[in-house]
Amino acid sequence: MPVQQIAFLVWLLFAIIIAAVFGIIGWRSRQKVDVSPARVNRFRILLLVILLVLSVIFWAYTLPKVPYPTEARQPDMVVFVTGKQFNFGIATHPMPTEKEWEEVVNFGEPVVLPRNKLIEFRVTSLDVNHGFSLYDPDHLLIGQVQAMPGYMNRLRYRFTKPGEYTVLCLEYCGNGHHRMRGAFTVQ
Ligand SMILES: [Cu+2]
Repeated sequence: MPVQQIAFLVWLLFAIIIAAVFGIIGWRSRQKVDVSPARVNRFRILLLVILLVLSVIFWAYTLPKVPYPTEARQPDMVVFVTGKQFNFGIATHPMPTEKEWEEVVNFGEPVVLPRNKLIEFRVTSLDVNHGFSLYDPDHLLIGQVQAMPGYMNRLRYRFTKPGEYTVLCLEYCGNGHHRMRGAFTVQ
């Protein structure tokens, strides 16, 4: 099953559960019930303990997976990305200035990136906020970072699949947003 379909089914499951909880509470609030404050407090403490235990399990499982321990590593290659309505300039030479930007977008050599190397994308924008989103050759979203004017945001990725990668904008940036895209190849 494609990963998008799994994500949709997981979302649907949680949406149904949340809607059901709201529905049940809404339905039950019609009936008058006598509650003892002591019982309610005991139940609250029980819920708090359950939540704490679940949180500790969640942190113990997820904290070792955060990328910070590899932060000190130097990337094998740096790719500069500049968003501008309505295109992405992608270049392996240093960040294009506003003057060079049209050149990078329209006449730049197609960017070819190596496989199994740590690539660092340095992403910025020349006008408004854009969403730099990477799609692999099977059109799966594999990573994204904001392209913001005045900021340089970084996204690190190690490509294992060769082929044509597409960059789409996932932040509404104006009336040409839907056609804003970029591309590069992984060999
Ligand atoms: Cu956009």
